[in-house]
Amino acid sequence: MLSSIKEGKKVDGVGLGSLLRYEQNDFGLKCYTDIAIYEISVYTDHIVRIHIHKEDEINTNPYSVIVKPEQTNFTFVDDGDFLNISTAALSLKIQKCTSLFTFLTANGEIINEDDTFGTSYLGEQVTTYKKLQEGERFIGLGEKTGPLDRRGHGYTHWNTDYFGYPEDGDPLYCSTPFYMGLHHQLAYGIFLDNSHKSHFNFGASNRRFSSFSADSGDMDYYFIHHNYVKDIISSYTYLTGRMELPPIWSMGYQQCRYSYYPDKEVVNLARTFREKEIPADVIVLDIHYMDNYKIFTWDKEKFSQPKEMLEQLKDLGFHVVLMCDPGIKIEEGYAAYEEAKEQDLFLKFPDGSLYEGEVWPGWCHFPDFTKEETREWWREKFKAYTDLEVDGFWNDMNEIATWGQKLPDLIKFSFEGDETTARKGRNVYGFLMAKSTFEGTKELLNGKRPFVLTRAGFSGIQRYAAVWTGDNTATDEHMMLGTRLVNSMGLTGIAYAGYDVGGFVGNAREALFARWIQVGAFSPFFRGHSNINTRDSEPWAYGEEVEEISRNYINLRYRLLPYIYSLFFEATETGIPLSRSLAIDYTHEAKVYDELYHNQYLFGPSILVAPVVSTKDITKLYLPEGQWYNLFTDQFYQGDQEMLFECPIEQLPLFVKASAIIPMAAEARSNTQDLGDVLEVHIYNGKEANSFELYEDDGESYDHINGAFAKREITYTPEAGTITIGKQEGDLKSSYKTIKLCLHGFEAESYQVNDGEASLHIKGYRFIEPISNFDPIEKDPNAVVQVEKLKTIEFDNKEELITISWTN
Ligand code: NBV
Repeated sequence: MLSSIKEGKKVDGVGLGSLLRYEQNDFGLKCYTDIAIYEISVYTDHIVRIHIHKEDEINTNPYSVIVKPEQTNFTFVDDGDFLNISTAALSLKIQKCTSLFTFLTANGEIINEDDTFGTSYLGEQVTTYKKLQEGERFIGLGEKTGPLDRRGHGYTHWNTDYFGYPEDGDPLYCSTPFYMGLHHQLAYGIFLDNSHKSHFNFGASNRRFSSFSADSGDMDYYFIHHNYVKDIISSYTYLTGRMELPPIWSMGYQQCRYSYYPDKEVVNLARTFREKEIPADVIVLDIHYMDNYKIFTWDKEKFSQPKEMLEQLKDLGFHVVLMCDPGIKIEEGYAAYEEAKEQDLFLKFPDGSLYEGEVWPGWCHFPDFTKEETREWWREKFKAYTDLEVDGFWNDMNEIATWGQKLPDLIKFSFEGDETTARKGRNVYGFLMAKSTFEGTKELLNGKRPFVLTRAGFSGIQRYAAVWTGDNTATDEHMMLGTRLVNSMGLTGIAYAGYDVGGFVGNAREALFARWIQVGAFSPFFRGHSNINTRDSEPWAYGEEVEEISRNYINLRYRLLPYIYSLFFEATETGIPLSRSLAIDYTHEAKVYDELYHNQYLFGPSILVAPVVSTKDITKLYLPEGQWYNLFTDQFYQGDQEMLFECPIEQLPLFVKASAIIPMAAEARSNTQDLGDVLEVHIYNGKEANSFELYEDDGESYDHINGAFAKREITYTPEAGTITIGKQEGDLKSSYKTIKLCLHGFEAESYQVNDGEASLHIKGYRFIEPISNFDPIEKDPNAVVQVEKLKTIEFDNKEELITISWTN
């Protein structure tokens, strides 16, 4: 025990005290002050960990960070008053008396510096205070309501079931204590790796500091610096992991409600999609498929023949996602209950009695997922489902939600043998439930990829599951908030996220559903869902006009799957999300943060989405710097302008960035199993060179890890006047036989393919309508149909490099 604490000296709010001595090691320093110990570890040139703890009292989170520090070249200088650690990308200057940290760029600009309070304890709570920089903005923090720029606001991380949360409700279901600060053309990220309840203050109720605190445990944070937000996200996901490639079917449209039953209705629902020619891949079964809500069972009446039903759905081209809640009904003879009790896998009170909470099935016990034995048991239990070929699983109520919503803090969690309480365990419960659901089903599915969706999670959840935003309400405000939540989760490593299209609580009006399905088609996770006792909410339940709009946007989603699947692949490699807040690419443009425009985002690198409320058919939007095309008409716009834009109910404002490369399926079919053999490659004339990595594989297995994929770099070089479709990498035979090159805004009269000496040849040269010139309701006979040049190229040699060139 350190002297001052031993002597009972008061340490509240006074920082860490002065440096007494330090030791150097391979990765940094271990420093002793009269109040605490701080360890500095250089993880990479761009990532430094600061771990502050009391002597002999290490209290860390074992679950989120999956890497150890890399051997990185750094210099260390002790210059008397300061210790200095410098990597190629940043420097950390540590004041010895009293302990304060300043991060600087390699050029000596201050990126982030401690306020004079530094890191201070208030009882058990530990807080780090940072000086607010002039003009500093704050983004990220995951599933948090509020504006894109979080300056002036404060938030808490404490996984909470929040039915029908208000527009500024906090905390919600999933905690990811990672944010980014932006100022003076600089950017940094801070990840507070502590699973206790935590608090973030970005200059709320004060104008002096931003701060982050944990109610207990260590001050353990990672500081990340890159020049670009994208690279900061990549470093954060380097630390906390990235998702594995999900099955392609999960990227199609998913239809859910609480609940579809009985089995006949479920099959009818699937048939209706096919009859109405609305593409869809998934039917989700909510709690009513179970016998008395008991996990791993089927209701004997409503779903008497699950195997038969699942086969029928499979024949119709549907996958099924099943609800899996953590509460295990206390019932003699119920296998899950008996086994887990017998094997001592449930959460307990400190006196050893089992914790009981009331949920759907009645009084329940809850598996302690912080224990490997429990996770192992849970993993194996899914055999009951995978034997029936179910490959989609939905983890709900895992905050943990119980009637009364006051999970007692004193419940004990095993924490891999390092026993603790709900104060530390609660925030990682959902994460570990999803981890074990994913790992178990992956093992059981024999080489097929599972899909797991979760409501609660913690940093790193992206490794195991997609996350949706819980019980939103059927209002315009919630629709707009949903896009911000998904974008914010994207900034925080969760690339696969979505919201309930149509709103869960309450009844959507026709126009609201129409607007929601439009924007939902541009969300990574795309699912319609609604509460029990609300109106029907399938794409056809809102009348013919909305049905047609829904069909069109779902079709567009399916046509975009070559683009979307490639983006998912990119996210697995870099952590960059599909829904990209404009703060990623236009970090220092003030307009991006204007609350008029902060719901806008880029879907992938090239498609700008400007969500519109249902009450408007003209909207104000902002086109960031650069040049843009209207996706529907090809109309050209100069960027860096605010404008009023007409958007009748059938049109979501969608713009394509100049120089964009967008691969699309030539037509939408009934599901993702078959995207056809014609690939359209849309190129939008622009000044900048650009490239896009087109990625294909079988969409369902892990064979791509052993080379069964087809990857091609498509490159557009306007200066040289060329487009190249690069040589294929990977052993998979591409499913495309023909490429249609669709040139938007190009003027050249003649084009050569492979300098004319092609084994490939141009089949046709004709004009077609722009990609999405669908007028969902009625075609306007007077509309000027924009034209584009189209080439069709035989694409039968997978090795071939294709070059299309023209004279400028
Ligand atoms: O399982 C029922 C619902 C589900 O439909 C919803 O999506 C979850 O967020 N679940 C919550 C339980 C409580 C609903 C009031």
